[in-house]
Amino acid sequence: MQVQTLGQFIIEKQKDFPYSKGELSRLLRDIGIASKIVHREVNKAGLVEILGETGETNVQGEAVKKLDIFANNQFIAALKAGGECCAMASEENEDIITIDTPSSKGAKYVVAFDPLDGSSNIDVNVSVGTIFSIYRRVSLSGPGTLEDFLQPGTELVAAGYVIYGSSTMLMYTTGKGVNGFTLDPSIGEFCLSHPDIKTPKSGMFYSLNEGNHLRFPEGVKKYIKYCQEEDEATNRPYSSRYIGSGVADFHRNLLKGGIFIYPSTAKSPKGKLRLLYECNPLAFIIEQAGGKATDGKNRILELPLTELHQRTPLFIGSPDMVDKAMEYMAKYAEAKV
Ligand code: AHM
Ligand code: MG
Repeated sequence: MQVQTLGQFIIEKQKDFPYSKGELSRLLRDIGIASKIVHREVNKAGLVEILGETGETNVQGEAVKKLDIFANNQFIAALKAGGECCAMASEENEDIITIDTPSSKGAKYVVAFDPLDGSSNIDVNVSVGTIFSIYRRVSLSGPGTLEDFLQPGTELVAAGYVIYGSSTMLMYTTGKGVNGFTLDPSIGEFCLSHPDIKTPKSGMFYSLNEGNHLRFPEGVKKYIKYCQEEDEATNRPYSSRYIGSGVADFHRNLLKGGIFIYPSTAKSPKGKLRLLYECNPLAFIIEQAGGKATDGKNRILELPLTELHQRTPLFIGSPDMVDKAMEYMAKYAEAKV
């Protein structure tokens, strides 16, 4: 069977952009390199001294795992060395990381990432992931600035994620569909395995942390009830599936059909997930695959970004399921939690 590697695919796709000089392609290549190194470490995590917490908390007040830091360092190093971006933003760093090296002179892009999403699952051998967003800078020259990141998701040039699961996969979009690549460890290459992914219009899965039920908005509580009702015509009840690794829950629902919800809760009125490097990139991907992503009311990609680590509620997945959840949100908008 003829395999197409990520590198070959990127070069092939570059022909669609006659004036492109290959910077974006090289940026995607750099992300691919970092993710292969993270894959290697995640896979031997049980064998080496890399499990557990560092004893520190990050800007979000969450315990930092050693692998979080390892992954963060790998992405920062690969993007710095690649010279195609002028600043980075990471879940693990309070401020942006500017790049001012000779090789990054003239770099047009900034990259935001969550280096290891779902890291509470690392120690128990459950899938984790990396999520990334790529924007064209708005500042004119020199190292990148905060403003380069505070652009709505509609301005994304590319986005993707890597899932370190039973196999490691890299999925990305540049706004012309979504393609998925599976890492073949024997040759060390991501190979095209899921071309032009389309998500089902509706699915069988609903994914959310039901432990927070009492704190959910009324619309979400009612929508869950709807998911659990018996109805042959719509294949209900749906199955509940929640891993607690956003990338893994998203990936399953993207391929099989489903909805992932992280709503506002009484405890976190703005939700938990971050707009810049979690919700926007996943929203770009799901839309490119024919799905939808909203905050329960508004399209995620149109939300204004005013802070680097801004949070938002997220309803994402198969279009008919997101529409139905939004119907419930609108109907019970006035109800108190
Ligand atoms: P993280 O980026 O710090 O790992 O947090 C994000 C994760 C998502 O992957 C997941 O969907 C969610 O947080 C789980 O949160 P909870 O434990 O509240 O259900
Ligand atoms: Mg995360």
